[in-house]
Amino acid sequence: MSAPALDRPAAGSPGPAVDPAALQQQFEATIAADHRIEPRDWMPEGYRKTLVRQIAQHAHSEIIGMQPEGDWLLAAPSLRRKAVLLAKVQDEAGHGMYLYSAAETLGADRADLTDKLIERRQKYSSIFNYPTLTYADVGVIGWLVDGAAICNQVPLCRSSYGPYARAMIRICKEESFHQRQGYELLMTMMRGTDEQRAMVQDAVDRWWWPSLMMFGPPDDESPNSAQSMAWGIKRHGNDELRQRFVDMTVPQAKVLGVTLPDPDLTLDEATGRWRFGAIDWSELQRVISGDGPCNAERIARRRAARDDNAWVTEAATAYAAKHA
Ligand code: BYC
Repeated sequence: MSAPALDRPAAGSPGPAVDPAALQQQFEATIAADHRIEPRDWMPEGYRKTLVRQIAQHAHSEIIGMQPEGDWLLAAPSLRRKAVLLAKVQDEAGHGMYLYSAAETLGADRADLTDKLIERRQKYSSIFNYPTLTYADVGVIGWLVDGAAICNQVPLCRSSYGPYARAMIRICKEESFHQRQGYELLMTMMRGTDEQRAMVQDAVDRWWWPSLMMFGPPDDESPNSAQSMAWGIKRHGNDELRQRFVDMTVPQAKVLGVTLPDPDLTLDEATGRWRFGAIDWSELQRVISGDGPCNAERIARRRAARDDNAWVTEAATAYAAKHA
């Protein structure tokens, strides 16, 4: 449900003066009642900026996330696998577009956001700075990376900002197919040869810890979490969502027949939750700050896509102007 419309003058008309304290109060009442903030509602500048930051990072992650899997499109082992992977990579493009549209409702400009990504003034998920070395990586990205994305993003369907929450509903539906296709691919490989099973295990060994890092730093080192949760943008802390992911994934690993690369994984009988070993947070910092295995390559490719295809934007803009 959206916030009740504010009694405001039409654009351009002087209208009655609006009391800033009343606007703030109405915003807070909307959040407290767990109603949605919509684009035309008044919102504090910090709320708007936080949303643009998070939604833009999320959109960039979807677009950059097309690269590691897209690398395998020409080398897919069968027509069926190629069709599945093509559909998945196209879905990621669609997710990026919904999210850039949501950011535009906050006054952001899509081309400007892309420039900020390329100039490294905005981030994208650390996970997409790791290479995809074998076809098993495609399955593991579906299982672990999309699985982590689902844990993180399902609560965002209840985010306090309407356009973001609504975009997340469709994204999460598609992500759950992505996760299943990854798991099905890995199951097929695990029923194959020793060499295929070894490929799957090797991919799990390489992607497990980076997947846990996707959820962000621990809560006590997360500068944005407390305020984002108070505003209802995020619904849970980074640690809770990471824990949910581990609890969901450990039994799936057992069914699959792979070993998660963490000797400290133990079931806490009292809580039913899986305790896991220490995460190397220096690795996350390194990757976020640009020094991961593929950061330079990912950004160079995004830059080339923008520059090489600028003529398409120019032609489309000229065509639209001609027919305006
Ligand atoms: N990688 O205060 P914190 C996908 C940054 S798409 C890079 O906890 P926040 C998929 C963080 O931005 C995956 N940066 O921040 C796509 C902040 O920096 P700034 C993307 C990270 O925002 C295709 C600083 O560290 N998902 O799954 O409260 C195919 C401090 O962190 C990371 C989303 O974007 C990281 N891992 O919480 C398959 C979901 N972690 O901006 C799959 C929406 C932290 O202050 N985003 N940082 O300079 C979120 O839920 C939240 O933004 C986060 C971080 C949980 C990621």
